[in-house]
Amino acid sequence: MASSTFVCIDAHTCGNPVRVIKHGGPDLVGTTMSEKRQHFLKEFDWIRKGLMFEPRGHDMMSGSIFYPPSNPDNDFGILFIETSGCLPMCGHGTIGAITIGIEEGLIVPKIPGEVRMETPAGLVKIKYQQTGNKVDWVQLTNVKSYLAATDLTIESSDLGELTFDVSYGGNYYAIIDPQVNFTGIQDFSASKLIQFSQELREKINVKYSNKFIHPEDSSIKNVSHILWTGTTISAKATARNAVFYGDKAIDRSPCGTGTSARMAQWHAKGLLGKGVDFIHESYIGSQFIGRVEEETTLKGKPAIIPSITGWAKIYGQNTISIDDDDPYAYGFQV
Ligand code: PYC
Repeated sequence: MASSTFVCIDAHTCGNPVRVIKHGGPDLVGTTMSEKRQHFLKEFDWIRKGLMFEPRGHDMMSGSIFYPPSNPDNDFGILFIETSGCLPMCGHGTIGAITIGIEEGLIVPKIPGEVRMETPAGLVKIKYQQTGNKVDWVQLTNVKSYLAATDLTIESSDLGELTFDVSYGGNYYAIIDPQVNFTGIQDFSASKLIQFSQELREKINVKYSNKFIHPEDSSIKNVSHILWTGTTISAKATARNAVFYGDKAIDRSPCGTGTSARMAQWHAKGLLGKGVDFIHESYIGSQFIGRVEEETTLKGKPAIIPSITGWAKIYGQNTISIDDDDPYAYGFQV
């Protein structure tokens, strides 16, 4: 019987889980985090399944593993592991990982208060504020984000024909705004949104197959997330979302890559200017502050460089074993 032990630190970012694997992550081959991600998916995906799925995880579980940087100017590299696979970039995961990394001494940045982090989607620059041993907030400046397509249509068996845009913020998002068939996410429970999203994501990736491929990294492709929008809870919030990811998750945080995609969409449509706060509210009402930091291009297409600010709290130290003799060693989903 083989047994592997993983020393983890558990936290949540604005309500959504983050599990950092402190010890037990595998050595990976590759010069970039994108190549290391491919190596992990090929040979070590059992670790992700064992630590993310039930009984050791749950539908929303999300985590990361730290690696030495490829470029010595940077502080570290990160691999995101989720129920859905290994995302190229994860905003709530970044805010949680930085909070854990700094508070637990796993990251010692070259410049205190600033971190340069290599992700599979590219370099992410981070600022954070610390009081004593606690990290108060984390601000990440994300990869280039852009509106990829507008006014596409798809048939939902529950809601009828829906019009949506697709926008990239580190992952590709189908953004579904209120329209004739629904007035917003406030109409639906999280489980209903999951049910609609499961069908829609599959249909979108069939109908628009090969349409969404990152112009600089072809391993990043297809719509992986659905971002539904609706009426804000707080009068101070700019917008509210419910982001579907994995197979059965609605993000409890406002979703960092989703907020980036949403800001790219609004900016491209003239609804959001550079430097203006975009207060994004999650399904449970927690908030991130987004901002368009720079207007730029990505392979000739208009794009933005967004920032996202949020907070995370550590709640547990968790030593987890995966034993071959456990019938559920590699998790299950119901
Ligand atoms: O915050 O980018 C994010 C994210 C992706 C999936 C869940 N959260």
